Amino acid sequence: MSGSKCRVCKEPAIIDLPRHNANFCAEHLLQLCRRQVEKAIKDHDMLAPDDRVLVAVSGGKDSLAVWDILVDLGYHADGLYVGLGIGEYSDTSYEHTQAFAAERGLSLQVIDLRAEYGYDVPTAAKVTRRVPCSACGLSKRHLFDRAALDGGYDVVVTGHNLDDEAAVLFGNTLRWDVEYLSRQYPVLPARHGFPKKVKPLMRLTEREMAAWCIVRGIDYQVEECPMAIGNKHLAYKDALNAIERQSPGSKASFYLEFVDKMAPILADRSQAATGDLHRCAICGSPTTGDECAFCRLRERVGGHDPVPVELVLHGKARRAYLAGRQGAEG
Ligand code: Q46
Ligand code: ZN
Ligand code: ZN
Repeated sequence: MSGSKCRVCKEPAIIDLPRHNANFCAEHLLQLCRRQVEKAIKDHDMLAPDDRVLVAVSGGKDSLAVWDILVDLGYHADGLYVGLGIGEYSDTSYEHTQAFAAERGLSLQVIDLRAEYGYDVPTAAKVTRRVPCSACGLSKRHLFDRAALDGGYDVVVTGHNLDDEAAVLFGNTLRWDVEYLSRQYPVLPARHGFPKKVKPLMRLTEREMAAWCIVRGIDYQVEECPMAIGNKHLAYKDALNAIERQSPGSKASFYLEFVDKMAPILADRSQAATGDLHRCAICGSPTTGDECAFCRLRERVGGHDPVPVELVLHGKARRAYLAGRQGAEG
């Protein structure tokens, strides 16, 4: 960044953002991030000023940044962390989350899957013989929904950023998965006993969020979840980044124009897609069956001995994980 100047104040810049065709100093990078979040909130009616907000935090840059930004903008936002039992990754992600909340005096609720429900993500993956992200996503969704409703929160916030949403959109589009496309919107209204869910970072990239954390002194978990290595989501991100390098701004227009132009066309479909819901016989959550998917998972995998992370990884992901552990030990 040597020699380049901030677009706003002409002081030395710390970051170049080709999609804005400009460079920014630390102060004006923060201003840009705040404004993009405010615009997302306003355009999509995400939050009201006195809403009680529950932020789903993982210890990574995005969830800590969105929590920080919302508090900075004056929202009453508490955090919820779910301990997934994914080896050292979960241990360190918890430490980052806990330290962030403690340093700022923020309220953090912690749920540990193994301590409270008798299983963890690797064990669930092994027993169900499905990819770890399936049991993980299901468990997180259920626990965030429950915690929001039980705690009287108005809305659940997640840290999904522009790169995440564009990659999901890319995957859904490659398959023309109209069902998923119809649900890909940065706001899910409260309905049928589920809380409202919003994604205020929809207009900001991973790189901008990493820069926000660095400027704000947020010590986040840099390592990706070992279960994510080699998955399609990362491949889609790489593909979009290659396009973005050739043509800055295409990632943002791909996703944001979808939200503006295509999502309204698909909205009717998404409403029609919700089947008959009633209460889970065990936990009372809304479900289409007798028991919800979370309770069925818990009955099936709860109480099994813990399975080590490397036993549910294969190929490239397993090699990368074991190499990383050797590096950490040596
Ligand atoms: S779903 Fe999958 Fe993530 Fe869970 S198992 Fe890891 S990569 S943490 S957002
Ligand atoms: Zn500046
Ligand atoms: Zn249930």
